[in-house]
Amino acid sequence: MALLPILCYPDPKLHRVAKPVAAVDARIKTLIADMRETMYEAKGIGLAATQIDVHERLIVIDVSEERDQPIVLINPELSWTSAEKHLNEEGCLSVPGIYDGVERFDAVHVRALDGDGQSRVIEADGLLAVCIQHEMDHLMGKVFVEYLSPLKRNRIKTKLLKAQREDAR
Ligand code: K1U
Ligand code: ZN
Repeated sequence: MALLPILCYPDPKLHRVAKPVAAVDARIKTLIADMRETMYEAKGIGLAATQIDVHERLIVIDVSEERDQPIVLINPELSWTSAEKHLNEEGCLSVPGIYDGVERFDAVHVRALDGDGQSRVIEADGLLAVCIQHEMDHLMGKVFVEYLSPLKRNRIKTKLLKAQREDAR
């Protein structure tokens, strides 16, 4: 297994739209294992392939307390969304140190292939529903800060670019 570097906002590669996974083969299974290890090491509850510069529709998630219930979503599609939406505090491994409120559906049903290539429907609410919507946005090239005001977004951009310049010294 390998730890993979995570792209940091405002890297333009975070805005690429991912293509469907063509086959759940050995390459994808290795990628899933590496993404899972990278997510756990970064202490995240989710990771989309876009964030590690792989532009295919693949997500790993684990919202369990014990960090022992990983979920793999390949080619995910929302099949149902609740009528109700609420504001939830979100963070992102690609936007380190920034947390803000985003409005999301309270509950979703998502159809996807699992890590064995089997078709599944996951019925999610709470943090899992929020995380699925956040990660599916990544696959569409959307980062959560794009829901914030232009003023907040520009402040975040400036702060992260400064931190990246200082890290590169
Ligand atoms: O996509 C990512 O970068 C992972 C991201 C997922 C996420 C967190 C919170 C709400 C929606 C999606 C993270 O794991 S950020 C770090 C984190 O563990 C966390 C942050 C805030 C609340 C809960 C967890
Ligand atoms: Zn994210």
